[in-house]
Amino acid sequence: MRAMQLAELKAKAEALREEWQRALASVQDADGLEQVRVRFLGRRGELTRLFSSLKELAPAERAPAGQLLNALKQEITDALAQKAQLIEEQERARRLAAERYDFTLPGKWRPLGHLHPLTQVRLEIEDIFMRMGFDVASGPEVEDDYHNFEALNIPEDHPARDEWDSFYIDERLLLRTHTSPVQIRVMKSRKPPVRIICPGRCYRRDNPDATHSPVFHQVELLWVERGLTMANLKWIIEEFVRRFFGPGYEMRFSADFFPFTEPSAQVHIRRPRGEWLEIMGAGMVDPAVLAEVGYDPEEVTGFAFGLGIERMAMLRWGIEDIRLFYQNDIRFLSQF
Ligand code: FA5
Repeated sequence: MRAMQLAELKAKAEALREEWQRALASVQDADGLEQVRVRFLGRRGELTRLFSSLKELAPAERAPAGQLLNALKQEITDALAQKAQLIEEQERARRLAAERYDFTLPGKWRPLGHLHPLTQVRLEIEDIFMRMGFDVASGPEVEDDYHNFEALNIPEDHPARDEWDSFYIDERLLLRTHTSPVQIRVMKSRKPPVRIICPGRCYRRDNPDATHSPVFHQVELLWVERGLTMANLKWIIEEFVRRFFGPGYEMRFSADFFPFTEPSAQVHIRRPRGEWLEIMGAGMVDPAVLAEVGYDPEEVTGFAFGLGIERMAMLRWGIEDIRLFYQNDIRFLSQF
């Protein structure tokens, strides 16, 4: 191998200095910087190769040549560190600029859901009665014949069963046709006085029309205590309707018949166009029903009603057709 001269190594070192400076100048990011480091300072890098040619020099020249290369290495190392810092600062500034919030931009509008109008009305009715001191009770939607009919004084073959055309599940079980079976369940599990309401879903084989749906909701009310009369029932209903609708409605009581109440009544409210809409059936709990649950009809009396939630919602918002509540049309539902 031809021995190398100090002058030649100096020339190579000079050329290398120009090269790394050019390479570093075009570096844009951390990856590019790493490539430059590997190219000049890596194990097989260009400067490392110059170092290994030191041994080709005459012994006397090795020390000054070594100093020269060490100085060059230091120079490159420092420049790389400086550039690394600069890149990091630029990167940080870029990130901050990208993350900056513009508080003057208008906000993004997101549609918010809300409760179904029937749920809104149910909650409002519950609220009114809870303020009057009633508890909220519940019972099963799949009910047995005993609670839905028999205990309510409607034995088999009683003509009144035709009024509640039912969905039967088997001989004994059916989808409850009203919330009145909850009266029986509550009275059998508590001693008087009893003061409850029970909101819930009911099912009847009614033909759907503007005021009837095969699935609908009632709120049952039951108050049993010593000394209650029809006057108390009438006051409760009037007070409730006044609180729900506010002033300016017209209400009508008329006689009706239910096997489980005596006397019985129905309540109508006048609609904006003038016709009357029935909202509930009501009455004094029949002594036979009180006896059936183990209460003494000589000791206590009671009254009850079954109120249609859909009907109340129709009156509240002037809705002409009950079926609108069940079509899930967002154009209708979003109005409430
Ligand atoms: C009853 O269901 C009795 N259980 C009410 C009752 C309870 C009377 C306690 C006495 C004591 P009726 O079938 O009339 O009664 O229904 C009561 C109310 O439920 C009606 O006034 C009406 O508002 C509502 N309703 C009944 N059937 C439907 C239906 N198919 N669609 C919508 N609402 C209905």
